[in-house]
Amino acid sequence: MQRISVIDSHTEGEPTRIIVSGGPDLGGGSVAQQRRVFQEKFDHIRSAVVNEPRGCDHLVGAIICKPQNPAAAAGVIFFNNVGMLNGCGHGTIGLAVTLAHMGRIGPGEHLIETPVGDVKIRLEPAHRVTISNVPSYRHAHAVELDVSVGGATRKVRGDVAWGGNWFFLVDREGAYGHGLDISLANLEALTRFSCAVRDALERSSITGTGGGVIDHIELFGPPVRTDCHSRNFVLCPGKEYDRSPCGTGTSAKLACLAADGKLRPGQVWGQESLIGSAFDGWFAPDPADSSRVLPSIRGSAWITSESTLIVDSTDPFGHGIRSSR
Ligand code: PYC
Repeated sequence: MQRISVIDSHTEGEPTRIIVSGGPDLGGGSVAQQRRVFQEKFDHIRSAVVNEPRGCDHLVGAIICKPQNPAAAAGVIFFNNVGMLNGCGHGTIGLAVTLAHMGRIGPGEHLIETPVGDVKIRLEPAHRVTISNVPSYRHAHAVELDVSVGGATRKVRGDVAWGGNWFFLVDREGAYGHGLDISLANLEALTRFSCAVRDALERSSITGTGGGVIDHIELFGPPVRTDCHSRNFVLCPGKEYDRSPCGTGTSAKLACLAADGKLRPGQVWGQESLIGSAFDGWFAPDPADSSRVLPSIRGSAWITSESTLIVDSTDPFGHGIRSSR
């Protein structure tokens, strides 16, 4: 019988379940090395924590691990229903309120180590958290794809950008836009189209830098909220959509807006999600590399439960029902 203590939170509607004790021993080294150990030796723990019958397909999991830099408040590794994530913006905001709930951090700025680089978190009053994310950039502009949906094939153009994960970003308008309503009522069509975009990227061997798999698809449309500039739909690697506006996806969007000269440093971009929640995002130029930006994302998160997961060795589904997605 294995007992794993977790704290659940949601960030703008998107849940995060964080292993706070009873998780696997990942050894030491960098957080990227510890993620490799988790992936190779403890995938059954990932599945036990996030998959049914304890979890669900849109639940993002995380484990707090030992940081390499003693000045960091924590290291963190994110995962979901089908495998490991690189970074996770909403999850890092969830981690901040979780560390505060545990009494490990107080208001102010703290350093977090992730497999893709250091992220700063600033814990603010009233459940607000600002993250200073990893350097983000547009890798390719106006990439043309042949996308097949429902027996018809048409050309779609989008940008490839890094914001802590790899994204393909498609606007709604124009002959090569997605042309869909970004609304919950249209969820099935949004999911079908985004999956077809991902298939087209794979078929065409289009990747991010160094062969990075583009496993997130982000579609944009006009906002419903008057305090936002855009509404998005984000398809995650396990075929679920992000209920939040996606922290790494908003970082990728900021990089594209900066590359197009459509947003100035420090100017706030309001990014609305499919469910009507929102992040504020802005960027500073990266002094180390003029092709990159340093994005900041602000959102809110709430603790939803503290619990102990029990993995009974006689339970045939003790390590979760592997997602078929
Ligand atoms: O907020 O970066 C994010 C994220 C990635 C996957 C789900 N949420």
